[in-house]
Amino acid sequence: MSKFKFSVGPWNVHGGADGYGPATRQTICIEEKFKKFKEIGFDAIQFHDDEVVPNINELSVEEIKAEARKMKVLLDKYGLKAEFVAPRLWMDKRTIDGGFMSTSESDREFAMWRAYRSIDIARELGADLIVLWLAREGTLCAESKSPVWATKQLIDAINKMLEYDKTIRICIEPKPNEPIDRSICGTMGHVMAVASATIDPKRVGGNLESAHAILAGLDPAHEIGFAMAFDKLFTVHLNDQNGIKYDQDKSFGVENLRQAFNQVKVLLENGYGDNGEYVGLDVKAMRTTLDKDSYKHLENSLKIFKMLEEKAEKFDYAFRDKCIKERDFEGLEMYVLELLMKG
Ligand code: XLS
Ligand code: MG
Repeated sequence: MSKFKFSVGPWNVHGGADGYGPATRQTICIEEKFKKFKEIGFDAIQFHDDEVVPNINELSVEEIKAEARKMKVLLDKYGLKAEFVAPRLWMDKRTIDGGFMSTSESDREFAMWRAYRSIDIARELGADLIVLWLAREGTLCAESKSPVWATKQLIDAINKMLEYDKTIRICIEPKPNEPIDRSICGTMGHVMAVASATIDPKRVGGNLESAHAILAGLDPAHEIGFAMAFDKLFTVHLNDQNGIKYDQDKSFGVENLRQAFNQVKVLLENGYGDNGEYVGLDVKAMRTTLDKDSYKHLENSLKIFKMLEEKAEKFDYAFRDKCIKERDFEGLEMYVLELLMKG
């Protein structure tokens, strides 16, 4: 029985289309996903604003809130909570050059409008967390934006959100690349610096995605630990990645098993979840996956997480301390590998 609660976003079950080819699987409606997510063992749903209100740009504030209340009824029907809402600031024509850091003032205003609506939607869903994955926030042409100006734009946007709702929490999900060339806030270190510069730092934290840390050439467990050292790990997006290439959102632990083990171990050792935090997944099925297996990557990720949680619970801290005392890190490393490889 896991110590943790788990969350997932509807976009984790998708048709398989990528930048090079069309969908390979049928579209699945959100209610069917909720039913299956609950069966698999998820406790909460992560949302983008336009997953709750698909035609959000065409509606008034009150109409948006009314649509969000309908989604809350659906969540209640399946015994699911809403973990967070993320403004999707990368699909609209008004976010071509980013949102908060767009060179267009009207686009920046549009991004703030969507950020405020995400807060409204979160409140109707009973959530107090906003995730900002800063997709296009950066530059494609280095000289198009000053990194000083752009960074201050991000802090200003977060301050406006903190003022709009006096208790909402804002969580940046750092990523060093894709779809942007030069990210302004690419690692958990950047997130901690930005959080400290806001008007209410305790309400600003980070969401560590395993693949994003790997894409930055960093260790996911250390990025997690860094945020936890500041009490600012508000959620995680666990997945995996085969080296520094396109963002693969692979099933958790399938490429880097020891790295995955240490992500579970650092969460377990430091009381993650004690304040209601969820273990979130952000994983996508391979394009080759058949319709009948549309959820297998989620089932696999949860199973791997729980198997590694059992391994972490068995970890022999006395043996570790002995190895440290004798400076026998070779012996400690072999112990860990045997722990992972033995049944
Ligand atoms: C993309 C991001 C995205 C966010 C949610 O790389 O991981 O899935 O987590 O908007
Ligand atoms: Mg993510």
